[in-house]
Amino acid sequence: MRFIHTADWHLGRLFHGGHLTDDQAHVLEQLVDLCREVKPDALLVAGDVYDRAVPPPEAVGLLDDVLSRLVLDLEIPVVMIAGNHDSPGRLHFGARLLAGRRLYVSGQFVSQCEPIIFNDAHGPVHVYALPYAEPSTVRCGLASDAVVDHDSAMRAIVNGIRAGHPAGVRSILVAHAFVAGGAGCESERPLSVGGAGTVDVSCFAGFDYVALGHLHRPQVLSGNGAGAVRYSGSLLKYSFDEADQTKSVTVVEMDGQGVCRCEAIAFSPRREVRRISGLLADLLAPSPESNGKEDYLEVTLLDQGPVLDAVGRLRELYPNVAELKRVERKLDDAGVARLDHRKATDLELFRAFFRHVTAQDLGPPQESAFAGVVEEMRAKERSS
Ligand SMILES: [Mn+2]
Repeated sequence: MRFIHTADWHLGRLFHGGHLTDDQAHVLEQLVDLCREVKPDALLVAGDVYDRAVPPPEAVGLLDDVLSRLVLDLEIPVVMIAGNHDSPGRLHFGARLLAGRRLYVSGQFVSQCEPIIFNDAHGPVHVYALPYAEPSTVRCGLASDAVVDHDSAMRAIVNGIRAGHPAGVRSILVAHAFVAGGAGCESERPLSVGGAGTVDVSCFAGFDYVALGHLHRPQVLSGNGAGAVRYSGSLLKYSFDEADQTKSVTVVEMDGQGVCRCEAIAFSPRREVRRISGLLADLLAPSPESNGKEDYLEVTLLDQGPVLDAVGRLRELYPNVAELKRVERKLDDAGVARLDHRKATDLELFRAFFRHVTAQDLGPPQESAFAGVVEEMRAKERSS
């Protein structure tokens, strides 16, 4: 069986105030092209289809278009679960109707997760599509006091699946969870307040492939008898701390024994997400490089002292500057505390103030300039 694993589309997401719909459409176009070329037996979407419970109409329209092309035009079955950003009930709308056209949507938690059965030359493959559910929902649904957190919830659900799974049949689990040891990034919403909200990778022992969503960095987790436990990663970079990542989908080839060969296929985004730094004058200087001006940028200015309208001037050249940072100067208050303000001279006070603000000492020309200004003011006072 050949399938494509993707997750965390976050349709409807804003990036620093701007809609990402066109950027998402751009890479989803590449996904549709890939599906046309690779002809997978299924596309698995492991949750966070939308960015929020009530997505904007543009996001709903984009999903409708992409799914219609995959399922109706290319006749590729799609298995899609809810993540922690999706509304279980809303995503679940039409699930029974859509299953007739081989669009399998699993939005709401049910106590017994029935498999979707695929067949290849070697026999059946059972795909278990497990939507994200809060531990309290699982606790009620399974009527089990043993469920107290994400780990015990996942364990209870997966034990139920294993109990009903026929021996010797290959299996795939599609789930949305934070597996302990996985590397997170800033654009993921924590699953639990105060606790880790993680599940141990040992939960997934026995499945031939576990298609995960939630962590936005593509990564493989293995151990303790688990087979291929993998995060495909998100569709796009949704925060600046993902600047160094390459976003991709995973094309998986499963053999008759359930052994999987995985290949990450990278997207080329409409705009990159990058971090740059330098002096404002250098960043604004004409450069032969014309690529990447439209990218989403986090700019760190290395200038000392005040800079007027840095964002406005940068945006003339880089229209999508999303964030501006200044290097933090280390304040050095040495000497300031010991200064007795009642006895200190004007020059001593100003010297301390200058050091506090700039972390530098006043040089001789600056001292004489200050003395000159003070003397001028005194002279004016005397004459008035
Ligand atoms: Mn997500």
